[in-house]
Amino acid sequence: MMINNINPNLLYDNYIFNNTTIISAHISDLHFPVMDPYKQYSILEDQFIKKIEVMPRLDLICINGDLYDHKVMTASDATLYASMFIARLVEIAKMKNATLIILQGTISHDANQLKIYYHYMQRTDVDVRIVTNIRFEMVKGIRILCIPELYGIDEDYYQKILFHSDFYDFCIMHGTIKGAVYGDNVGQGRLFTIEDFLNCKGPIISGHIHKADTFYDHFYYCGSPYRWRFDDDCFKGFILMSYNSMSRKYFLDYEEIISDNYKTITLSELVNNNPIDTINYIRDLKQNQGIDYIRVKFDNLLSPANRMVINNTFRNDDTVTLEFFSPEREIARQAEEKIKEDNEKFSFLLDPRLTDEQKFVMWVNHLKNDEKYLTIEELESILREG
Ligand SMILES: [Mn+2]
Repeated sequence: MMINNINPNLLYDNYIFNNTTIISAHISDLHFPVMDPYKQYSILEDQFIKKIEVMPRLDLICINGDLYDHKVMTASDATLYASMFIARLVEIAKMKNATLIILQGTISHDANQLKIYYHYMQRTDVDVRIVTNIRFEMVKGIRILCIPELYGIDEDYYQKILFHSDFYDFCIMHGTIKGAVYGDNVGQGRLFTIEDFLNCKGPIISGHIHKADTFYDHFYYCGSPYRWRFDDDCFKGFILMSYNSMSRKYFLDYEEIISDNYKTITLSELVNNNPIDTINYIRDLKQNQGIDYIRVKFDNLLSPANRMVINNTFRNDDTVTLEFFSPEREIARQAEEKIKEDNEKFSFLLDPRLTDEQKFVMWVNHLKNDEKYLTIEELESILREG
């Protein structure tokens, strides 16, 4: 489900008539330096900073985790541009009398590097808070639950915060809600459910999943603000919200950020043609559809000569990625699928809840392709007779 765009004026209508409303901006998963950090900074400067800078009111700016992509060197461009970005937000917070909250994200991404910005918390002229543990923060009378991504925390502690510490207005976090990732796999982290937020009067706005999305009506992912890879061709941007603590009403507005387009296409028809036709087809497609980075998958075998011509043409062009069909790779892929299927079929053999007799019966029935070929009772009677 996509977040609905609403008229941004509603954000202010809600505010003007009631001073129990706060207006906030939420962005997450910036991942410096997953691509050229100067490019990341420029996109954020033009399409995030400049937009929030001119807002007539702004009470809170949140970075919902994963400012960094990995551990970086102090003297790198990543540190330079990520820090310039943070410095701009601090300036805006000061100018607007707003609070800046930076949440710690995934450990392999943020890698404790938010420490670089701890000095801002010493400032008395601007309100900067860097949150690396679960806690409530008060911002202009609004109570906000902040949940960074944490590992190996005692479940009792979550229970105490989530259920035994009074109502709060809304939640900002970096983590996984049930249903958001395949298999609900969270590693050492915690899988959250919507029931965890029974004490939350407003929405939950989270980082971590890079596709902006809504779950259970009130749980929102900001998504990452720009694209940097294939298989991620969704809408990108950040969230503006107005929340009224009296009525508990809130408006969410998803602001789009324009960035590079990544597209994957599959070619099966043109493989026997003159390679020049194929090359022109790829170039035209890229130009006509405004594709910045194209990945072309050939699902048929090309002649070695054609393959060489096409490959040489795009060899030094990093905006075109070619994936040629290879019979070896196809056989390997099919074999892999078969193994996966077999693993699922025979997983009962490793199920500790089944007895050896039950496993034997299931195995025989599988081989005979007949669910009722042998029953436990029959097996027991055969064993007794023996
Ligand atoms: Mn992330």
